[in-house]
Amino acid sequence: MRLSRFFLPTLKEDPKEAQIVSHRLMLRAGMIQQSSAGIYSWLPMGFRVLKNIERIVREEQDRAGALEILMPTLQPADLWRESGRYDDYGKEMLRITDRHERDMLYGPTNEEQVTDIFRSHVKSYKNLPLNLYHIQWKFRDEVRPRFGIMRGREFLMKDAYSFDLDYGGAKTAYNNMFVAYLKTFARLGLKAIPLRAETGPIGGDLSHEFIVLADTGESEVFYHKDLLTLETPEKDNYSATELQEIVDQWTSYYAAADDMHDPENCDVSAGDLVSRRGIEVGHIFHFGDKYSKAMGAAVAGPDGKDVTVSMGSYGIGVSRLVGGIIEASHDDDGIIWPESVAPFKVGLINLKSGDDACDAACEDFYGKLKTATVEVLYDDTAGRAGEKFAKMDLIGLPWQATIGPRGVKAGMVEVKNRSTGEKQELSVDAALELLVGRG
Ligand code: 5CA
Repeated sequence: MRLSRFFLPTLKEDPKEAQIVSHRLMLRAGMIQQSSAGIYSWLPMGFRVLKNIERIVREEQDRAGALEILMPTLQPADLWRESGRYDDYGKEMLRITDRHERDMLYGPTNEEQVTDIFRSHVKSYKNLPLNLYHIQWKFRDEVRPRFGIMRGREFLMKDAYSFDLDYGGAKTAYNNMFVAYLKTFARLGLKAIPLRAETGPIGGDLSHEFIVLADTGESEVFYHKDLLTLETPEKDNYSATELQEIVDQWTSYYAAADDMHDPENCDVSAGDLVSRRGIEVGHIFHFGDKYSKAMGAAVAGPDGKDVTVSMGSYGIGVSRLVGGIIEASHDDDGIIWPESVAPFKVGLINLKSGDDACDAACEDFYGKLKTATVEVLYDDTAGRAGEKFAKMDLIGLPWQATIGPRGVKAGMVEVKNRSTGEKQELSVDAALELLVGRG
């Protein structure tokens, strides 16, 4: 992509409305634009990152055996009357009346909707276990939407729902998602810590939040320092026993958010206990028959008798993750994208656009990267060198390749690693090998 043809409305100054670094950098890097409080448009740079995160989340859900569906954003109120949540949800739910005076709502989550799909079609234990997920926009009329897309009113969530015959099956489904989350966050370049959590309006008796550590996080978390040294599981198709072992290992260390932390009952020595701030990027729940009972979701068991299914739900804040990753990975100059989610892998800087030799060398290099299917943003504009460098640092592409008059004569390209800051003068071929070879 040529920068001259791209839509990248960057800002030089810090926007006043942004209180935290990810919001500030997303606005400055031209990723999003506010439409109204807590509601945003995604501009090309932001949308590319959102799509990359969505893709990784999807791949890991598929790998874990969950099946993708797509449920609507607008739901009939009657479904929520069945579970009793239509009244319980309160002002956070956006309620809408259609032209026939039917009560509708913009879904804040989808337990009722998916339970309705399940009960319409699944009648036998033979069709279990089942895990259905979708990646869809949600709306919660938060009292104080803030921090940009981090606490929005409209936000993109991956929500999965598991259905099992009994608690044992449901626990395996829960563990399976727990492990899928560890893999997902690791691929996104994040260290995410699972914490025992409150179940809130979703309900249930077993729940974990996944927290990314960042100084600007909304809650304070307390954890045993060794939790961060655990290795992320990598294999596919763990058995139920293996899944339980992994979950037991990750939950054997003390970890709690401020609302659950109890200094009296915390047996971790002061030297081992770490306290930091964190951002909730995922939340999983086992709630048994809370919805299936209220909504009549039962299947015939092996003995022919009806069994109310045992359920769980599993959320990931896909749009929140864009901000979460920036909070965890930036410096004074801008964003530092992990390669897995970066909007482009390489930023190519032409230090002297308009100079025949520089233009020709850049075009050649650009063409070769594209042929090798490396995603590259080519700054072919007439800007000053300093401005071009600052912009590339701000938007945070993992690699920068710079070609200027001096390098052209020597046939050299300067390659900079955005994360380490390390710069290398390389021949065109060596630069290509480095940039094409990685990731
Ligand atoms: N039905 C369950 C799981 S599918 C559920 O709704 N869980 S949740 O309420 O915890 O939300 C799941 C994830 O969505 C959260 O972990 C968080 O990362 C994200 N999320 C929740 N509220 C917001 C919000 N206002 N803005 C951005 N992301 C949000």
